[in-house]
Amino acid sequence: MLIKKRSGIKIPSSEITPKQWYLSRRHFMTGAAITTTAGLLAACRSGQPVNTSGTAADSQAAEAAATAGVVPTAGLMVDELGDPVNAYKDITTYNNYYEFNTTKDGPAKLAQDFPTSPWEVKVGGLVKTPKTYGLEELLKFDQEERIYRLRCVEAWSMVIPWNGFPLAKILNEVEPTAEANYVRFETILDKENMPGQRSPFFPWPYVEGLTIEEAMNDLTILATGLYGEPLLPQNGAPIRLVVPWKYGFKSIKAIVKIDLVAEMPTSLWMASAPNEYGFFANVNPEVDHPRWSQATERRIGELGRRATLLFNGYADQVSHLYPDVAYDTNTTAR
Ligand SMILES: Nc1nc2c(c(=O)[nH]1)N[C@H]1C(S)=C(S)[C@@H](COP(=O)(O)O)O[C@H]1N2
Ligand SMILES: [Mo]
Repeated sequence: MLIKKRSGIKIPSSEITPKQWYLSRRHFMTGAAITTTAGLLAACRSGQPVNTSGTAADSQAAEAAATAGVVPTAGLMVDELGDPVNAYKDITTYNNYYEFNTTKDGPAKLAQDFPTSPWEVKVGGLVKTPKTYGLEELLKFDQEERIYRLRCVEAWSMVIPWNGFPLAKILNEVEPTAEANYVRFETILDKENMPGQRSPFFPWPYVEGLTIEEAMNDLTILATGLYGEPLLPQNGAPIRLVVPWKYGFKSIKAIVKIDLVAEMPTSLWMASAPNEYGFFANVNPEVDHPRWSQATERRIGELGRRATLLFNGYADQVSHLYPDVAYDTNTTAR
């Protein structure tokens, strides 16, 4: 079955999210009339221009599909640029998670039994009040929905409806000291359950970092779910970072440690391939990877390629963080 989109692009039924997800999603969207869902979700994004132009067409598609007995969640939810979210299946079966293996479909299979509970995130370093959060405490922060583009440095992308909360909420609780300039994140080290960590080719555990200003930006979230469901292990359960204006590798999964530090942290990718991956790694179509162009990308589920946007389309919210663009958007080490 084919659903006609307002753009004229046809979405095959394989791209349509199963009804069960649609139903569970409705559950947490209490009060939102289904016909205005797209507009409301776009409006939820703080500081975002609201684009509701997709709403009418999307609800038409929804009606057409409902008549046919299929609910096109993928057509209902759009990002603020009007592009539909990816199918739940794409988001949960096309992954990068080197702790499991280096294929795209491997993590979904190999991470199935990865234990994500109990879980603690230890927040410390240069802070006034270090704190260890149990997962239950992290889930007590208001869980917002954020529809973000995820642009992998490998030049593919998706639109993902995350659930989570701004990292700033935690940082404000622990109170960074004046000496704290950066935030360093660490993934769990669990060789027993993460077969990829037995590989000597990477300096495990996975580490990432942000400047404190980047970490405090409202776009930066800790995600605990997607599509209104708890994260699956392959997406970084139980808690992962999402920094949508940077290449996907900055969005570190399965976080157990967050430290405020004075010096720029060395990420796993900076340590493994310093001539290819730098600290900032802001999405920039004009700075090519040493081995391929970053000018265009393949949106998973679409044919053809689309132009890559500076800061992945979030320039309005983040370009002020980088007054010296030529220097800071470079993906390579400085
Ligand atoms: N711990 C850890 N985090 C990680 C990765 C990884 O291999 N290990 N891969 C990164 C990369 S390259 C991308 S593109 C995104 C992919 O997130 P997704 O699988 O949820 O789409 O996760 C990032 N976070
Ligand atoms: Mo990536």
